[in-house]
Amino acid sequence: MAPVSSIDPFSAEFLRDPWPRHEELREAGPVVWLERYGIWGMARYEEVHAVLLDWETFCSSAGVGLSNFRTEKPWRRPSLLLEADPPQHSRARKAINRALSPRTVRELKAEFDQSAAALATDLVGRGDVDGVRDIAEAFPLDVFPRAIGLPQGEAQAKEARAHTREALLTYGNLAFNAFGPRNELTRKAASASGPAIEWITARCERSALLPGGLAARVYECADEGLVTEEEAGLLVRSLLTAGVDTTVVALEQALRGLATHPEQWKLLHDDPSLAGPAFEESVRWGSPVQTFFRTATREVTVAGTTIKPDEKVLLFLAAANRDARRFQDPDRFDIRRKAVGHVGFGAGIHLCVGAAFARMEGEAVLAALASEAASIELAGDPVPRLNNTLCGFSSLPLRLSS
Ligand code: OVM
Repeated sequence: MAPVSSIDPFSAEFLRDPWPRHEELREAGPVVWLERYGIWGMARYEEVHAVLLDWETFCSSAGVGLSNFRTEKPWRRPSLLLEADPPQHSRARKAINRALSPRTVRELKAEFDQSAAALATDLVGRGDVDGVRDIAEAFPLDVFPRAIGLPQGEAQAKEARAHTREALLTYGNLAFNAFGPRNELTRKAASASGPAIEWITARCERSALLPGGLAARVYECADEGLVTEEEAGLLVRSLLTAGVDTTVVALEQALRGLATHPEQWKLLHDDPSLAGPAFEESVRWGSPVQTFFRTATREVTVAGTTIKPDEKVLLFLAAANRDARRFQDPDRFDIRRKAVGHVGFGAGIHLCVGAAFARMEGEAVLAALASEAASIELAGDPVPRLNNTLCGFSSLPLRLSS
């Protein structure tokens, strides 16, 4: 008999500080029945990793949130990438892989580094800043729209940019809350999201996107016949959905880790080439995306527990990333550890397709900040921003000194 837990992993109490509950779930057993929702939960690295790799048994096409697309209507058309299985997924993935090729990543590096350097100089000059608004949101919202090729206007550039940023954050907040139950968080995110949904939908059209950007590269895949025009639009939607809030929250986690571990900041300040490993450790330690679901396609036994077809499995990526069975002293934020193998970007065929971009953003910001600032510390209490999927903050008061 599998252990049963009454924990609600989408309650405010859980989301405000998930780590002690993750430990409880890991220790309860490899597979736990979460009676609040009638779903299975897995919080240990071994099982989470194995399920991510076995896409035939644990599919994504029934949705990777709590809702089962076979019985409930999704809030938007399913993603061709995230909410699809082979062979449909393989075709979409091939197109997006081509649009986000390593060469494309390299081509944007100089621009990201430049933007990060300018931001860092400005921040250190100010001293007291909010890590969320002034760093974690500011940087991605500066580089991402340009990289994608979202028009920002020229004359009224400032207002257009503010509008773009607002729409991207509002839409991302909705999409990541929507993986959870229809709780207060999801309802609130949905209530004011109409204009953002319309904005995003309009931006997915070929005619709304600038030539030379990543979105235009997705449409080139349609020109080559890899995907249809309509599919290209949905793939652009994936970029706009998954590309902003994720990196914002990853930067928040990195800043929190570094601001609360002065000895780690010193290591980074003395050697800014540790920025890459520091970002990777932040993704392991903070797990910006905390959870994803899979759905069983057949009866399967995992660690002695039988899961029936169509049952939902909640994968606690964040708990797996802090499983002592896999990572030594897992709660320790240690930028010199080998964080490789963490499941913060997922694993298997759905492994984050934007990971190289996220890493490039994270590395650019951390390297620039570390070379400018000798110290970074909390100047007030961090305020968590509750979301059914993302673990981030609404405020992170920081003091930087040169
Ligand atoms: C998508 C997508 C992919 C990854 C994460 C995500 C909302 C969305 O394809 O739309 O989160």
